[in-house]
Amino acid sequence: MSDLDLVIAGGTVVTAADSYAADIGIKDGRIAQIGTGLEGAERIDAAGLLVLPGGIDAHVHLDQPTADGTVMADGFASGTRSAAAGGNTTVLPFVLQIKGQSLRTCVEDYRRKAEGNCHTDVAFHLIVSDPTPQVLGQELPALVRDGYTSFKVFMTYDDLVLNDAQLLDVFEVARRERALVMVHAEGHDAIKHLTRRLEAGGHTAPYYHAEAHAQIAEREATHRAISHAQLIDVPIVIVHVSGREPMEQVQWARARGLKVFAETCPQYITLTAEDLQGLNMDFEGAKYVCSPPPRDADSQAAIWQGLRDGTFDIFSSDHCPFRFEGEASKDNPRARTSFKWVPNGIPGVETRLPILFSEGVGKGRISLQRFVALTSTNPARLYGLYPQKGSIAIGADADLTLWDPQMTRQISQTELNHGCDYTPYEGMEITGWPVRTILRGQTIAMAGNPTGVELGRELSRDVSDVYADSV
Ligand code: DUC
Ligand code: ZN
Ligand code: ZN
Repeated sequence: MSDLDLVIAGGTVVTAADSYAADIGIKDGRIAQIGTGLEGAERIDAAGLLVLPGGIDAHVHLDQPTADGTVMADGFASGTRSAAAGGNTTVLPFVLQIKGQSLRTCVEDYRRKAEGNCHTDVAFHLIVSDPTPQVLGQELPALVRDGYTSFKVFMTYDDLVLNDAQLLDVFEVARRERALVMVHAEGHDAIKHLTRRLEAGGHTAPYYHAEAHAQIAEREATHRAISHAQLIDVPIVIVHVSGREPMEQVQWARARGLKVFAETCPQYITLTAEDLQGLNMDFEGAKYVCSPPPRDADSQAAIWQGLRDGTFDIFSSDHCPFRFEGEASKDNPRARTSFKWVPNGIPGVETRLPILFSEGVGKGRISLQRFVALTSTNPARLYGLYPQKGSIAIGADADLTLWDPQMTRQISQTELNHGCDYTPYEGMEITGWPVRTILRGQTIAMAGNPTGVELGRELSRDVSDVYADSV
């Protein structure tokens, strides 16, 4: 008699390397056996289903404070429920350092918000907005040693932007401590210049956000970030790459052997700047305001090529949910006066996997292996969670998503579990949905519904592998 707790039987196991028919045996929350004819105390029939490593969304914003008092639509409870329903078992949100505050205090506050509320596992990135000597010399090194091994820096936004000297300082600390810097690459001065010009011409509707955040400004900042990283000799991740031009900068860097990783997101393969026009240049366009903004058909084609050829390492949602209506939402009096006050961000943690599967695997643009690599294995590797996460292998956490590749249904706000009051993907026809999400052997979502178990833990990470051949 086997002592397995659970067997996932008769499915097609899919990893970033291969697909094969097998049962998976789970014991104490880990994968204990992979084979055929396995038996255990409990059995889940996976016939006709794909068995994938649980989705890892390496870029989500939950319960993050904002400069203007707008409130994020998701905290840890609703955000991770939504993630679980969308086939994810781990998400990586951001601890935002409020200027003037100790980063350590911000981490402790954020941990308290998460505690007892997570339906998936979580690991935190840091956002460094105030790189004081204390932060650079003491807090960051200590936090890296505690497992907070990735931090995001911004090249735009009045309350977050770092100048070039500060960027170089943060890169230097990352190199010394063996941490990974994620860069929001959009040029602040160019955006401010374009904003002033558009406003002066009376162009204040949400659509003009897309013109102010021009692709050229993203290209320039991407190149500048890469140059700084080359100078310091530090690996970086360019996050939320939106179009052909910044993507070409990543390719330029790679061709020179630089360690530049890249992320893209669902909005850059499904939406365009035209969506920001709303019905007739009206406020409806605010539903699509995010930074960088969606571009055009040419950029979408380029991003698909990059997803296929390995330019992109990871595909994350950049879930950054603000309600469209009501108090502290996108629709606030200031936002009605100018696009520059519309909160930047759109929801997507629950729809990331179905969109990439349906548009990518279903339409023959990427392979099933690439899908798993982009959405689970590579984020686990890049951010130091592998092989505990991101793979189906003996000893790994039993984080699994059972996937029905034939199921067809439209994306609908009424069926989503996030705290937002809309989805930018309303009505999109999707073939391929998660039917069961399993975290460390326990079911956390079934048929698009979270099961309400708060099993999530906080994970600490070591990213020193990305420095493997550095001196
Ligand atoms: N950057 C993000 O990563 N998310 C939302 C808004 C932004 O500017
Ligand atoms: Zn960003
Ligand atoms: Zn983001």
